[in-house]
Amino acid sequence: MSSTPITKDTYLEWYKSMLLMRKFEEKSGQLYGQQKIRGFCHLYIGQEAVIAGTMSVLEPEDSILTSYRDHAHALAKGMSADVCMAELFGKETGCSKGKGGSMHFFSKEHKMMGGHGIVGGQIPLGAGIAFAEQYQGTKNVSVCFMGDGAVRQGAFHESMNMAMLWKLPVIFVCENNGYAMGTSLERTTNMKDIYKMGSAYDMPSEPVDGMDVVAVHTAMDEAVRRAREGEGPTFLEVRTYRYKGHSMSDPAKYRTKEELEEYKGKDPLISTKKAILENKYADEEWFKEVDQNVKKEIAGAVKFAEESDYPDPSEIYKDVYAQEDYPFVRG
Ligand SMILES: Cc1ncc(C[n+]2csc(CCOP(=O)(O)OP(=O)(O)O)c2C)c(N)n1
Ligand SMILES: [Mg+2]
Repeated sequence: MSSTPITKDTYLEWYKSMLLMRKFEEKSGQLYGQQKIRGFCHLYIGQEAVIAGTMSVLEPEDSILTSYRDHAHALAKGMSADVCMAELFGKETGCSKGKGGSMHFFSKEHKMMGGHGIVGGQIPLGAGIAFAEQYQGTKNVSVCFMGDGAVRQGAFHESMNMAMLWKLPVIFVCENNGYAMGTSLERTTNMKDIYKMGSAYDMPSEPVDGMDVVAVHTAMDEAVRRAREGEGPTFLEVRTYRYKGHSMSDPAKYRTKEELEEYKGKDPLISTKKAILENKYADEEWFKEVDQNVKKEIAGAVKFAEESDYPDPSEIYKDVYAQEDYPFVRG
């Protein structure tokens, strides 16, 4: 039984938020080609239903963490397209003051706890945030996303063990898109059902269709309920697909066109639009309006980023360590 009902508004919000993510990233890819965005840049296009189906269950006080493929998570958590685009441009108005770039989006205010470049680095942090919430007696949960490559890290297992031991309010979400850079899951493991790894810790675990936003919402709803009620963590293996290469320099030659087309046939934006029209939740006019609003929002974000300044060189050591007087910081 779903405790967070799926209503007309849920569908409309899903569509609007997924369109914003998709268009933001398409624009980012284009700007990267023009060298306006430099450095690392990993696109999430194709995986949008995972974060959209999560956000329809969470409260603003809940935390999320993810890997370097973090643009959509930040937007979904309510960070503005302006501060996200400015961060991609390396400008001082960016969400990490222009010093984090694509892989390190962060906002304490929105409880978006990063953007982590080290594969699996966010997993112990996700458990740690859940520990802090439990210690302080809140009902907040921590949702920790990771890739299929990250479950091969020791830190994953250590975090799973402690989270289960202490019944922490954390939901571990493996976004299994089938590849870690150019290496397919089949080439890295004998055990392809990643969700079964939870059974080593007796943790409730299940596979979820990540191209289906309703399926993600439903699984997440139960996991969040369990966490809030003190029943402990859940591990979800959400099966999804990235349409683009690993990063901007990856032509993705390790997979077939047919495989890509198969997933594009399950595109969450198309299926959500279809459901909205079939249920008469909105008409074509509404879609046109949403499309125009998203385009405007992104054009505004690009203008904001272009017109912002780069951080002053004197800022280089600032915010790098929690303590400003950390011994390595020599003003
Ligand atoms: C500890 C560590 N080892 C290696 C790398 C290099 N690296 C960057 S991304 C990546 C693949 C991770 O794949 P996955 O976890 O499936 O996430 P996806 O990119 O598919 O979202 C690797 C090996 C790294 N950043 N950190
Ligand atoms: Mg992967």
